[in-house]
Amino acid sequence: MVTGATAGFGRATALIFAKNGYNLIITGRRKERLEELEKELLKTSDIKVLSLNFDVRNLDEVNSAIKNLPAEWKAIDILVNNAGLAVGMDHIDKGNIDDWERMIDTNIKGLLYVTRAVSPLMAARNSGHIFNIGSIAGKDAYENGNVYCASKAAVASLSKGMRIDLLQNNIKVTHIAPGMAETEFSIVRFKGDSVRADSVYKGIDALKGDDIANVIYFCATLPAHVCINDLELTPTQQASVVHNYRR
Ligand code: NDP
Ligand code: 8X3
Repeated sequence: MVTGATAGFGRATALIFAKNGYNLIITGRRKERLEELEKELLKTSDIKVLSLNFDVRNLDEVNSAIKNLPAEWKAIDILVNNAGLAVGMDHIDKGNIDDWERMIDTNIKGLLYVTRAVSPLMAARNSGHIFNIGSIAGKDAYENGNVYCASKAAVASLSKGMRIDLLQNNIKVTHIAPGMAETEFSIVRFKGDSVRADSVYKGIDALKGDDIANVIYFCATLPAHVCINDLELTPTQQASVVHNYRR
């Protein structure tokens, strides 16, 4: 099950798992994108696909989507908690409260809602693997990143807590912390300003969705007794949230 499969990392993750024969539950708010991806997956791979159109911020929608899963879809082996976003970039004293709410509600509360709904299914089977997509922004704050950075620091902390709590249920929890990646991320952050979004990656050979998807697939296919707990990846031209070398 991949949340936020309609773009970026989530879409790339769905494609690589499909290529390797995994049945997929794909989720997102944009229904047409989900339908388009479902068609593509069914055309290119011999798998089953279930599309679930919901907003991770809506607890009722999350619970109803998981509660109403057909029986054969309840055995979720892998959950990729990927749906997330940054909105806006301002100093804290000028921050837009609506932007803050959207990031906190999606990146923290949405991830929690989905985990709370899916993890009991895994616990009951004594098996599962949860991926939480954090960010290097969760390891260090940067100017104007404030609330986004804090939301991703929460994802890092929650990943540790989940790993401890779900130890007795044989559930792996892997926290992935990518650096700069060229997806729809910056277009969303800058509210459709694609010129500003493009400038973020100027002179940098940024990560692509496939890079993150390949890493998730690698972690998911290790032997049962091996868990990668925490994995940070950046473009070769990035050393930290503030150190980039543009060419
Ligand atoms: P994209 O904007 O390309 O994709 C984001 C995905 O999240 C979309 O499929 C979107 O689907 C989904 N999503 C957003 N909000 C919601 C919501 N409320 N309910 C359901 N789905 C939602 O960004 P990325 O692929 O780059 O980002 C994926 C994750 O990776 C995010 O958590 C992001 O913070 C993180 N990340 C990104 C980095 C980057 O530089 N790109 C680096 C590090 C981490 P829809 O709009 O259809 O709902
Ligand atoms: C996205 C990476 O550095 O733009 O999580 O915050 S960064």
